[in-house]
Amino acid sequence: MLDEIKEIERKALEELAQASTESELDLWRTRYLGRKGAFTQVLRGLGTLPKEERPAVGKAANEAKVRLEGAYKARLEEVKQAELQKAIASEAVDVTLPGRPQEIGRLHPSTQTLREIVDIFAHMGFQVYDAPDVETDEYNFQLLNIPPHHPARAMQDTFYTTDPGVLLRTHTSPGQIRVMREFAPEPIRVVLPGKCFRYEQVTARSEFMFHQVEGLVVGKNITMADLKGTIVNFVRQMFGPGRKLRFRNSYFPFVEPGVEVDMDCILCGGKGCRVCKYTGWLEIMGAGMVHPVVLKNGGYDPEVYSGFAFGMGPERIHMLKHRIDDIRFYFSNDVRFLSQM
Ligand code: FA5
Repeated sequence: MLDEIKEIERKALEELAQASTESELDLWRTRYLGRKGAFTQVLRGLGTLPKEERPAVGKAANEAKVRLEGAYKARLEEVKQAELQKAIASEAVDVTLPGRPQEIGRLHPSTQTLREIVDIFAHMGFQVYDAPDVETDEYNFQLLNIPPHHPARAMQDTFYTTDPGVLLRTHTSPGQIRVMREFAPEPIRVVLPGKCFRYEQVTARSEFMFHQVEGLVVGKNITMADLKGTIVNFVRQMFGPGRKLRFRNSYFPFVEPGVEVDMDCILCGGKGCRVCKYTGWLEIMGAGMVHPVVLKNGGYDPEVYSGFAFGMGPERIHMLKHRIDDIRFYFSNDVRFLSQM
């Protein structure tokens, strides 16, 4: 029996040395020291021994048990320390490591420019009106004095939808009719920013999807002088106080008279360069006095009311301001371009 006790103790110590986690130690403890453990079995079996052997065996078993309990406590402490060291090592923060840079989102250059334009007009008392991108032929053309088969339709090639008479607006001008019909006969001073679509060849100057900002003022005694004053004020805030402007006669069916507004070339200061095609001037918007037919379609009596309107392209304005020579950068989603803006 004494040999058996020694053997149990040897085996127990061997297994204890191999237990490396608290849960393995728990299992070990149950196996050797628990109520159903190996030593309890030995002590329970004492009664079957001859009387004279019992004290020695009992003593040996108790002593072995005490030693094993001591060994268990020591091993438990070792395992706890090892686990703690492991946790410290794995959770350690190296404060000398460089930080991870956070990517910062930016507004798209078209959005930035739209906001800049709208802000300037807001300071002149203009309100912002949101008109739909998907329009009808009636609003995009007919009510703007462009009947079916009118040659002016060829000026803006159109994306039609499968719904007859429904199209993607080619300009923001149909919004003029929507504002007028909503507010007539009140005076109007609004800007209408938004997307436009044209079924045309994409080039360095032209996209098939781009933005415009439309402006519309309607009231009594509105004249061409108001149009000029408003645009001069806008251009000087947008491009700087020294800018020169030129109003050049032009044709849009929804205005009469119609003009195109040119600004002296910001690159060469008007001397003539590649960007201004050696003219010294850059076209920045179309404008004019609202055509009497359009006023009437909007619900205003052209004998009493008059108005002016203009339409500009924020991408082209941004290109001029930042000397960008290709409009395709704006919508090709190249972050190398977008992140510089
Ligand atoms: C018009 O669209 C008229 N509706 C503007 C207008 C409004 C005139 C009110 C009179 C009164 P136009 O086609 O020129 O006009 O376009 C106006 C501006 O939109 C241009 O000056 C240009 O800046 C921009 N634009 C036109 N087509 C494109 C295109 N394909 N890509 C990028 N910008 C464009």
